[in-house]
Amino acid sequence: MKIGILSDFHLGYERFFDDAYTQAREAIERASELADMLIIPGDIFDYRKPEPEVMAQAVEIFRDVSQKNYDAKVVEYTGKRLYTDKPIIAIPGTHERRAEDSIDSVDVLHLAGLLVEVNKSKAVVQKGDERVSVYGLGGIAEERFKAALKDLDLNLNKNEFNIFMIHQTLYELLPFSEEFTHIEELPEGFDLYVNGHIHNRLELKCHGKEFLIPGSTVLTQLKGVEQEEKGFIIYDTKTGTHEFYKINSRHFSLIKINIEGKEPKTINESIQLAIENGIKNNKTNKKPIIKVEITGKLKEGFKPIDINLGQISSDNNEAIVEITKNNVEQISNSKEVEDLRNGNLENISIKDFGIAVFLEKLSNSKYSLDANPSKLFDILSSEDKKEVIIKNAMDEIFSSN
Ligand SMILES: [Mn+2]
Repeated sequence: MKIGILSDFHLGYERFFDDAYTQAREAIERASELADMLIIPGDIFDYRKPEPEVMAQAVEIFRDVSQKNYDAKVVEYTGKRLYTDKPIIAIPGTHERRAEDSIDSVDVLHLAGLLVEVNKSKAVVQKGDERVSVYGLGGIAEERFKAALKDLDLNLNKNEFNIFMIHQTLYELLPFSEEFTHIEELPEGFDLYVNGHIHNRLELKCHGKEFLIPGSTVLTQLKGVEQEEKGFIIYDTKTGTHEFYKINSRHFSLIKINIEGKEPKTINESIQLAIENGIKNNKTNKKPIIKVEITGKLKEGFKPIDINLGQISSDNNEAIVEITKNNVEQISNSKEVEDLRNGNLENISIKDFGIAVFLEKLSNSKYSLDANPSKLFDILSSEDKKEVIIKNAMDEIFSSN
């Protein structure tokens, strides 16, 4: 059988609301033309309680795709009750996750008979003589994942092609916490492992079998790894091979400019050139997103305000331009810390001082961060609840979820 693997649609994602819908729609429609069955490892929605407008987008997408004729049918299901035999199988991700026993938005699609939800359960899809089993476990808190794996009732039938589908961070994907489960701790015996949650495409091995992450269908974090094109995977059980299919996703390029010792005029020119190149490289019919990241200190005697970023951003009709200035670079870190140690606080704001200390700590830590330290500092010093702060900081640092 051919299995379409698509993930992380993030319907309702505010920043690229229309992209989330049109790109998910294109991915699922094309995958349904190419595949016998579809599996979706989580984050269909961007948040727990989607508004009716966003729920309507999901209903439209899944209604159309579930009304097609499929030779493959769901013939067995270990969840509570089956409302359709169409081979469209999904789990909830971290973005849909609600308290145990609450109805989540993927359950709603299941109840409407638009897909088959396999959180902590399995569905068997049959086409002719061939049977494919999909065992699912929806996204859960990392610290509960190992216990949840133990609780799964895995009764693998060797005559079936067995797929294990999760929505989780694993140590091999983000090696910053030993609390994360290692890939080899996943249950053995499956023919294919599928994961959502990570928004860039990745292919690993688990117990000698393929471990596939299709990546999201929409841009979310505007980090370097999201410059690749979005799409979906078609896996063929007959040949054990798979192929990635690109969708018409919005072009994104991240351009880093070092302004060390340069004058504003030269910098403005470099930025303009970078934007023009970004526009040239766009092969899609959608306005590209061009993010320009500026680091370094200006030539002495000039101020950051001399770089007219607002003008550059707003003047551009051919691209969505985002320019981030790494403000912290204007502080000479060690000097600020030194000043404080010497009790000399007159010329420094508490925030700048805090950032300077933060940077000093960061530079001593073993991880180099793909994040803006100034933004990270703002997140960490916000008034939100601890869990919210940690989540936001994680989101900023890692290209996950
Ligand atoms: Mn996600």
